[in-house]
Amino acid sequence: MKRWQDNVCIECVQGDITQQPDMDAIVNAANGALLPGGGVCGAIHRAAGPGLAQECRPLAPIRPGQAVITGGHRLPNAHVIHCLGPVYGVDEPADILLASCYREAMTLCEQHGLLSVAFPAISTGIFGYPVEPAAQVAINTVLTTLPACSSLKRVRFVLFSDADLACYQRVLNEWKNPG
Ligand code: AR6
Repeated sequence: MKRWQDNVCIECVQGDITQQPDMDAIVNAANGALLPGGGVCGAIHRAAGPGLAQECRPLAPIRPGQAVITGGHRLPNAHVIHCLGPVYGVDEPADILLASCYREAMTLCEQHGLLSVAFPAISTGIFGYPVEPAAQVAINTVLTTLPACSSLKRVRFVLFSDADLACYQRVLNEWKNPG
């Protein structure tokens, strides 16, 4: 599904974040130590190769809500933006920290003149954030941050499951057609 906002294409797709060759940057749902882990993080580090962990080492640790940028190494993307989402029920306020991930990632895209970025559903796996409220925060933050962006032309949400895709599509539709 595609939507346009301020001349930026916002889309939700089902798929694997490591298989988005047309995006300048993909976002990693990282751990604070920026080490290869499970989930999105494991998939990204496996696809990027050991050079990614090496580049990450001096950038760690990061705090919840923070984003840092590296090269893409063996990935088809020029950059990886690593965000530490909140652990649900532990890092508070969770919605503010999650919003900060999306905002900081978009700010890094702007600073590097990137045209496109793909986000996974940060914090909704191992970190336990329920998908519906996480989708609300993700989409609200992207839509409210876009007016300040000049280089970004395409934002993609890559959801692993059909159920997560349906949820993001519903939330995006609600924001576009309030009431
Ligand atoms: N592409 C897109 N989405 C994916 C992929 C993939 N290849 N793999 C999983 N997902 P998670 P978190 C979905 O756990 O909750 C790691 O170990 C997944 O179904 O990757 O922020 C890190 O090292 C879920 O919907 O991230 C951290 O310690 C979403 O991506 C911790 O997990 C996020 O799941 C971060 O936990």
